[in-house]
Amino acid sequence: CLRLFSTSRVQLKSISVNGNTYPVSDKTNVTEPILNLTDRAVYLKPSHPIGILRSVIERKLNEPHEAFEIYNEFKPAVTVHENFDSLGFPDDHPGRSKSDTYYLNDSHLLRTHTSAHELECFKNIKGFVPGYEGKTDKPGFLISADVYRRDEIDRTHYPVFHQMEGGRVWKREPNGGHLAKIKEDVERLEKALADDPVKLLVEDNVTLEGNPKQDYMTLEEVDLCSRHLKRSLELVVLEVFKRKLASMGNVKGEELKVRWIQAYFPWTAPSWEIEVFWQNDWLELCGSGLVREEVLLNAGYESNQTIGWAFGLGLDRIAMLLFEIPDIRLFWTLDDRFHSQFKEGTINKFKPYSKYPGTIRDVAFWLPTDGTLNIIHENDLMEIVRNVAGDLVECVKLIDSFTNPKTGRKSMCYRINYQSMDRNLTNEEVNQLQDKVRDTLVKLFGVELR
Ligand code: FA5
Ligand code: MG
Repeated sequence: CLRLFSTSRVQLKSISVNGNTYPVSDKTNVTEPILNLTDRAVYLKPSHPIGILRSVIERKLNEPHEAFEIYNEFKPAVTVHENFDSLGFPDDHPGRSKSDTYYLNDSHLLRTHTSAHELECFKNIKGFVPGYEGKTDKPGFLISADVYRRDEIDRTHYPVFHQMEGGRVWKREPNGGHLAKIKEDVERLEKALADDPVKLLVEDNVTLEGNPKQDYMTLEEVDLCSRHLKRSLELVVLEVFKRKLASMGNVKGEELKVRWIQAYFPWTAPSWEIEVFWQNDWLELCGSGLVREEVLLNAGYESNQTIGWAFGLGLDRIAMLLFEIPDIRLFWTLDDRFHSQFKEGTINKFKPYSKYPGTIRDVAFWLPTDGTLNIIHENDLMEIVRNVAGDLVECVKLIDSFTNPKTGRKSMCYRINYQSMDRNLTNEEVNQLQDKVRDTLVKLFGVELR
């Protein structure tokens, strides 16, 4: 078993995250550069693009009723139970693997999504958990936070990004009183959409076939609850993108295309994703669905009493598009030439202050012949580069891979683009980084460099 990530902190017997200490184990794969981001909370800064976007959405969803309690202080270290088990992830779900997720140890990890806090927030709603007084009267919640995933490296992927989770529940009432309430709210949302000068063109061909409802819900409940979810999210999309259209000089007569597509999440049924058509491309914004009753029961709710929905919205890609930010790393820069350009409540176009040239280096190698390794998981290679070069790497791509037909040996070649957002890199500096990447590959994987 390879001991991949020997950063100084991981060699210690324990790791500290946000003031808490976690003993390390064989499962530990979190790295120093990643741990250093756990205190940043850029989404809380009122004049950071992610913070600006977060407030715009919070305000929209809470108008005019303040139906959503806002939680923005949850820390990124959570239990495996919170992130996966409580939501019904099967044991063999790929999201649980060490190649996709940063583990602190066997029991704790850096949350991979804001859904990790759903249970706690459902529980906090007063009047739903028998014998528990609860913490808020609001029947919904919004959770914004940084989330962590081991992933590839390029302009739109970073190991940390941001999500906003939303949840909303209704208690069943005898004689269908809850249906009348949901209906009234759906009509309010539909009116707000209809009254807006900017029109949403919505495509929705998803049926319950292959995306079935839960037995405990009636068809009418499913219909009303999904309409409430979908119209709420459409209103968010409209609010955000119409500001962008306005800033581009288009105000009236504009149309914006969105579509609903079938999705699958272990803790919702049925499930959907919403995408927006922007500059000739469909952009995935959000996963969502009607909350599975198991989750509500796990939160302590009584069976057959409650229906509700949840969504998880990615903030970074929307913010990149709205503010015209060309590289996702910029969200993490400390450079004042970035931060001075944004102010609370305003969506404006980012003016690149400079573009420093990148330096390309290839690394080619043979995998070991002794059969110990058939393939290097791409995320492991990405992690090595990230550990060595941090934010000085813009992009890593596999450009060649072949197997020698005679010897059966496999060769791979990766292209790395070293580029700083803030300054020029010297050749010497790049060579040093590249040498370190090469050395680490040999040390950890026993590859033969070419
Ligand atoms: C989830 O994370 C679910 N927790 C969403 C959810 C919540 C579903 C509640 C149902 C109920 P997913 O992995 O698809 O799903 O991510 C949700 C959104 O986060 C995506 O639609 C996308 O906007 C954003 N996102 C996902 N991966 C990345 C990434 N690597 N970089 C930037 N944004 C990402
Ligand atoms: Mg998705």
